[in-house]
Amino acid sequence: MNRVYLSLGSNIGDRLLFLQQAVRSLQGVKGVKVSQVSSVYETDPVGYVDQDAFLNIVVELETSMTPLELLKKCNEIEAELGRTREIHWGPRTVDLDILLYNEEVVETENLIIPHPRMSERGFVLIPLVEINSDLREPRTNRSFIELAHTLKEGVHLWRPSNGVDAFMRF
Ligand code: PH2
Ligand code: MG
Ligand code: MG
Repeated sequence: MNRVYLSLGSNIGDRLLFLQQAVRSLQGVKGVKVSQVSSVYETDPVGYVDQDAFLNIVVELETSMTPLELLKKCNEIEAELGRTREIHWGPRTVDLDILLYNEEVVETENLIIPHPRMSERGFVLIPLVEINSDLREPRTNRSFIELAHTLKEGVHLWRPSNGVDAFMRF
């Protein structure tokens, strides 16, 4: 089994519902077990700033899927939930990004793991270290919790986590 962390974000419509639907879809995938879901954070948009605030979470999975199989599945879930790609880094119903796949470094044309921008993004690192404070950047061995401490601005706890099942019940 492989341990994987995904970042999920939404900033259109019923943002919480989109995150819940995405987690539900992941739970329904053969070969995937959702083992942890972080609290929900409301976060200022990063990159393209002229858009609404996001809700962001991080989920931990145990999976037998390869990184590319998982990427394909994430893209399918985004498409099912109405994601269209208009503005780069622009508004989205739901975005699922693979952050970490064990401690592996993966570089293919369509997929880079660890996610190349994760170490600069509070909306990724704060929920990530909430569910696992021991993680380090596989390339640089930098501690994510130390990085997270410097990236708290614009990241606000929106709803505390009550576990995977409780997340789905709301
Ligand atoms: N995703 C982006 C670009 N900017 N900003 C926040 N706060 N949250 C996101 O999930 C996000 C973003 C590209 O995927
Ligand atoms: Mg993204
Ligand atoms: Mg993405």
